[in-house]
Amino acid sequence: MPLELEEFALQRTLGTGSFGRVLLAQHRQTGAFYALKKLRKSEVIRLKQVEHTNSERSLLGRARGHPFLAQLQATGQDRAHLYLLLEYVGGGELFSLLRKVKTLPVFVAQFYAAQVVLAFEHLHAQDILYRDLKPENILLSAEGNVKLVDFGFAKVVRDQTWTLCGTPDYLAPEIILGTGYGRAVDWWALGILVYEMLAGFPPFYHESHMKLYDNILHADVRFAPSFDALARDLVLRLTDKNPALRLGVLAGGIEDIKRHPWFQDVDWDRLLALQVRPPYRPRLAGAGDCSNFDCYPEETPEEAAQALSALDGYSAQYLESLFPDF
Ligand code: ISQ
Repeated sequence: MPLELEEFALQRTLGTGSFGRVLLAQHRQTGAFYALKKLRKSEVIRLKQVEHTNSERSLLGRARGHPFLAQLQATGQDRAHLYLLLEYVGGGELFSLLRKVKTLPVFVAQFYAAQVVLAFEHLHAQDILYRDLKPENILLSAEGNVKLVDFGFAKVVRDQTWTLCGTPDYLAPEIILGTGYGRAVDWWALGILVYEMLAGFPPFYHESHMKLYDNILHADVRFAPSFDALARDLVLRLTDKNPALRLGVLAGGIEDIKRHPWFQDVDWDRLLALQVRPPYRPRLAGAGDCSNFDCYPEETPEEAAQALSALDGYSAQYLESLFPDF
């Protein structure tokens, strides 16, 4: 569905990234709220993300219908921007929740991790790697269910790929080594997520990226004595430095993860059918309440003008042809 921008009242910024921002938008006629992802073509081109951006659009199409993947409603473009209209997920980032409460109780971490497993199952079944799992990309719906957002790094990979992307703390060793990688990188990231939810910090954390990468490649994951024993076993298996030995890509595939003892209480079918009550219900005053999201400086008129002037010299036809599916 092509997006008619005039039909929406744009409210405040919910998040920013290297080539754009996400705005809360209200459909004037229906009153419904959406998250409008607005990308600057100039930055997408400058950062050589044209292909990634087109693939984000097409992969969001393939995420359609899955309860734990943020749904794409419409797309559009004007001379300077690309637009992705997404469902609004008002509960905020798991990241914000985690920083507020420091660590999550085991049953809460287990619930979020299990929903991520089901989201990955859906993506991997279509040969899609997500490649950017982190608490910032896990939003909570008003009910408290997981919604993965940001398919900017997702990719269809049947065999192996080589691109260095993702977030430093969550990068698998084989991505750093540049020796080619596959879906095992998503299971590695799940292991990092489980650790961070229970410990309050990621396992290889270091303020220096060089030292962080060295830790990812060489250091053992260390656990406080209080760390849940079954979760510890799962994390160790998901963070095997050898991707060929990592849980999730062994002979049992994803079933090895779903049948791991840490998930023994999870009823996977009921979870997917949204029949399991979420452990935590975000505070929301109404459908358009965005108080669960941090505030960001809004785009200034100068910045808006700059987004346009940065494209001086490009023909309208060329700029449109770069993004045929928007
Ligand atoms: C949906 N709802 C709120 C925030 C969002 C940020 C990015 C993508 C989708 C979103």
